[in-house]
Amino acid sequence: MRIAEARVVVTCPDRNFVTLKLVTDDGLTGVGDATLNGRELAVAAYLNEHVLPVLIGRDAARIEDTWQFLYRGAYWRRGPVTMTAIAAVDTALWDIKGKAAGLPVYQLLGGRCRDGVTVYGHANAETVDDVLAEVGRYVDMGYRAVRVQTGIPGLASTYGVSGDKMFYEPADAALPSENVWSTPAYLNHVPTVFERVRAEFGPGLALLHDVHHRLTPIEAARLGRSLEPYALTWMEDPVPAELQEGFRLIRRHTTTPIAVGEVFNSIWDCQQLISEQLIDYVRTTVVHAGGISHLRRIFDLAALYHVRSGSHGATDLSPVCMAAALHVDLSIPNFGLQEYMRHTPATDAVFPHSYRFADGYLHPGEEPGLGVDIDEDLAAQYPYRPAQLPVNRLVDGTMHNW
Ligand code: KDG
Ligand code: MG
Repeated sequence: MRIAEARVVVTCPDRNFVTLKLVTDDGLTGVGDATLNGRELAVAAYLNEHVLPVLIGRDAARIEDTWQFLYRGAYWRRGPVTMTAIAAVDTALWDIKGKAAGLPVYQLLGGRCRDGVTVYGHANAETVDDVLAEVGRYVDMGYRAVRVQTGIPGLASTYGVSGDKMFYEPADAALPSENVWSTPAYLNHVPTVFERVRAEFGPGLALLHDVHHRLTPIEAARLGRSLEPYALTWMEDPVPAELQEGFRLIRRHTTTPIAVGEVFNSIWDCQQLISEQLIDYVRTTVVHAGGISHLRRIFDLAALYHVRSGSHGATDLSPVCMAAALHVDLSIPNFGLQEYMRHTPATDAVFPHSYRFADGYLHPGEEPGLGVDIDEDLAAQYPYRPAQLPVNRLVDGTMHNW
């Protein structure tokens, strides 16, 4: 079973996606997501120029050896572009292995550890009144966990608040748009939002919030403490995580659980956060953390330290990544939550998939492999459109984290 063909498909069914498709000499196909929001063509070029030529003729069954070849063999290790490219190859090879075995990938990973994958949705609105209605909509759809983001009084736009309530797309312009940020306004407002949401929906609903890397550790400590009465499931990315020892300071001051890691690419990025028990959920996912093989390693390390998974699942991670994530989520002992931002009908049509939402859970389905594919003819009807993520400035014009 050798890799006979490998191609990269770039398509824009409402947003850009990069997909790797592998075909074996006995006719099996496998797909892997290679989308890096706002940097799509960098990964496509890395795959086309440096990875595809070495894949042709390789034994498709040797998933781990291929991973090691691409990781160690590049000499230049890690980084989002490299690891996303490796992830795509790894994911496609797991898809092929599942099809060759006639089994869904979660069976190859050890079988089910649970009946379904609990997901959280995104309730967002400019005002608190409107966000209450949005949370109610998610509860009515069956969600057991909801992320809550609102506008901040005095700020023209805020991360996580979108016009279209089901499909959030922050990469909104060919050149980065500029947002303005005020930490004092934010810190004052957020607890008032959760006070109302908790009062309205009671203690049973899991509530989450994404800070999106905007605070310092002491500011995050204050936020975490002020949210304690509302018992959040997690406060996400409170600070940028380059300085991991900074999380010790947050931990000293608050019991609000912390989730970090959607921008991490490898086990080395989260080793300290996990082994010092500085976080409660690790948000690494298939596409940006080296594929199914490497993500499982991260989650196994996390399991030793009471850290659970909470994989990133925003709209810019394609249905191929979502399908792969569900097979991992179903099979690991320390699953926590899976983010599930729905894709648009155009995206769903380009990526036919067997996963289904029911009663607050996603189920990957029983098809051999990952249960997802790319319709290449349809994909060709949606050419790439340049789109970048916004940047963020403080009120005085200083560059800040977006
Ligand atoms: O591409 C960036 C988005 O995926 C990110 O902003 C979404 O933070 C995010 C989340 O938690 O879904
Ligand atoms: Mg996030």
